[in-house]
Amino acid sequence: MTAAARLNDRTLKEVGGPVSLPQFDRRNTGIGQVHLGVGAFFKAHLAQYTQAAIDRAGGDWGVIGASLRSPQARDELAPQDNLFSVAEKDGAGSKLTVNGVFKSMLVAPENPEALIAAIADPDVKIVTATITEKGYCLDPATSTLDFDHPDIKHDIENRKSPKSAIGILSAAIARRIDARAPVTMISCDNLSNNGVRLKNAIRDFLLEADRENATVIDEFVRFPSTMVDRITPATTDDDRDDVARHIGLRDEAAVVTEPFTQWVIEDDFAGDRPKWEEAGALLVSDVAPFELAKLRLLNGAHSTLAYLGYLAGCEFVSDAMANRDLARFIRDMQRVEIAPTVTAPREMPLAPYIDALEMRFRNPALKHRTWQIAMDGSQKLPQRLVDTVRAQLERNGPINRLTLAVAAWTQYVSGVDENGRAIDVRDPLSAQLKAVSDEAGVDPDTRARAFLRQHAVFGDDIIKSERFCGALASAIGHLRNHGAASAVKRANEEEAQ
Ligand code: CS2
Repeated sequence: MTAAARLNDRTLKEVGGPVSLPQFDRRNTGIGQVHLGVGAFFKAHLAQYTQAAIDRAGGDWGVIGASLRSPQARDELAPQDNLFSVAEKDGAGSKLTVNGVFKSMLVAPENPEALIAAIADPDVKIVTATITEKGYCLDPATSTLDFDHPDIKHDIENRKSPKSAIGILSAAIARRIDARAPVTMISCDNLSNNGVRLKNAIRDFLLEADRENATVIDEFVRFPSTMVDRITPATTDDDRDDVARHIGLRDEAAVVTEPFTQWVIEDDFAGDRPKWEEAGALLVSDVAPFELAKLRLLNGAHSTLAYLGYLAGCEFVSDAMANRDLARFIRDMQRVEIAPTVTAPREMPLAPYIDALEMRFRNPALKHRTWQIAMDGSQKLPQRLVDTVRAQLERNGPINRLTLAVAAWTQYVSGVDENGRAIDVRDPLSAQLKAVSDEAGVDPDTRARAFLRQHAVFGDDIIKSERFCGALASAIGHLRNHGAASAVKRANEEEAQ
């Protein structure tokens, strides 16, 4: 069923059903925030916090949304006066909100200057970013800017028309320093110490391109770290049809997410900010323990479900969780192998957190593809799985399940599944990883060592652990000989003894 009329300012009053609408005066609310990376996650998470903050506490916190690559988000939102709906769904039903925080949309490649000018505007106090792990263009081992990255090379040469988020933010910071206008820039990506990483990338860029301004960034820019959490799969056509049924209008920009949401922000701002705490955000002096717990327990388990689940033939995370062996494997991995490497924040005790994760992963209303989570593994593995292995090796703790997850990743990036079918591997290092796999051949020990030499993913320390090399070789062998489903079952049985 498709509703004919489109969601926009004019049709908003026709929205049917129990749908929450923006309570603030959109027209007379000024712009205070620019966001880079308008994907489903931003709409379901930060945009909802900002809307609730304006609804409850007011303020000129309208948002300019910016896409760094494709015009899709702008094109979907333009006919809708930048309105979109957020459907929170679980097995019990759905709750809908229409979000109106966007004031306008920019597409960086069409006009980089417009975006730099928007960020440089002194009325803008907050810049947020969800540009994915690879968007920071950092060398993962050293956390310094990768000057060999093609976008960074381009941006150093073409300072007025940058392509990368780092080049764009650096250009805008230079203008803000000239205007003596402080700003807060918040990385909302799943990286540990994300604020420090964003700052390092910008500082390195400016040291190369604009040394004078590099030395004064600390006076003008704050980079709080954050932990963000809300599982938000890519929107499907079925999702859009379902939202249309609920609100009685067509919404091409709708997103579907889970009821759960969490945002922990380091309380370190250069100036004013939306009252996000009114919307449930937690402002703390140290985000690190929250980040670590979430990256390792949620994202580590997610990537494990993605690789083992994909190889075992599960299209969605909820399918993978319906496999009893895999569900048990994940739970034991979280309790036995991950939790001991994490110090629980007082506000986030681990046992209930792990229980809640199980329910969240089982959410039957979310069609979250294992393939989507498997993407960009080279950028995700270090903070999701490899750091946990490292921590366990240091304390001589259990690593078998984590190792099987890493082995599944090596199989996945070989580009061929258990039935000989091609896998569409999306990863900035996909060509390199495929070559590693092809060259290593089938011998498990050779394969394990060849992958462990991939510095970007494993650093240079882990290969020195004979224990891990042996465990990885054995896991690669099991996977190859028995397949993912049996390897999981066998790991459960072995560990139970
Ligand atoms: C997922 C995350 O796609 C992925 O890699 O693990 O996007 C995950 O859904 C979010 O971090 C949940 O907060």
